[in-house]
Amino acid sequence: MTRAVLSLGSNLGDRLDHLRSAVATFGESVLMVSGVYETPPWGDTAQPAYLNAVVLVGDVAAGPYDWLARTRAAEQAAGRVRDPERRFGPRTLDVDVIAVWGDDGEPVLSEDPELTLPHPRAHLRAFVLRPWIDIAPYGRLPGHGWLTDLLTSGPLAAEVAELSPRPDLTLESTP
Ligand code: PH2
Ligand code: MG
Ligand code: MG
Repeated sequence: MTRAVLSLGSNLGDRLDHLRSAVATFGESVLMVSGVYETPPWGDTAQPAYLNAVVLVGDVAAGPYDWLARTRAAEQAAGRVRDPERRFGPRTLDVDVIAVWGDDGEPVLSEDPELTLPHPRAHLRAFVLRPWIDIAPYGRLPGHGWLTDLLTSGPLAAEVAELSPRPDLTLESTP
């Protein structure tokens, strides 16, 4: 069994629909789903605002690279086109593997450039950490400590104020 925290983001097309499709792709592996946040673009500011969310997934049969493959499949299903000139540019759907925990509950560490774990920029991104707190109030980012500490001190404290919770939007499917 591995568990993984995935970050979902979209700023092109029907943003909510892209996030919902991503959740649907992970099907029964989805254990928890955060709220949806409207967030200013990070890293490359000349692009529309994003919708961001975080999900916790778990699967007895999935290892770290299975999660990576499943994120790529979700992105492709949303018609993601990569622009090599614009690393942090706009996208229909981005699904990033933020952290993975093994059977023993210990975080998986990896320096593979294809799948660096934990995600090398997660600690710099309020749009990842804030939704994550929704589903893990006592959560920690491996190697960086408590989510609450990361968000209330240092440079992210100001950024959090710029995220807008969107309680009118939900990723949970209504029966
Ligand atoms: N993803 C990026 C670049 N910038 N900004 C926000 N607000 N949300 C994102 O998901 C995002 C971003 C590339 O991964
Ligand atoms: Mg990303
Ligand atoms: Mg990505």
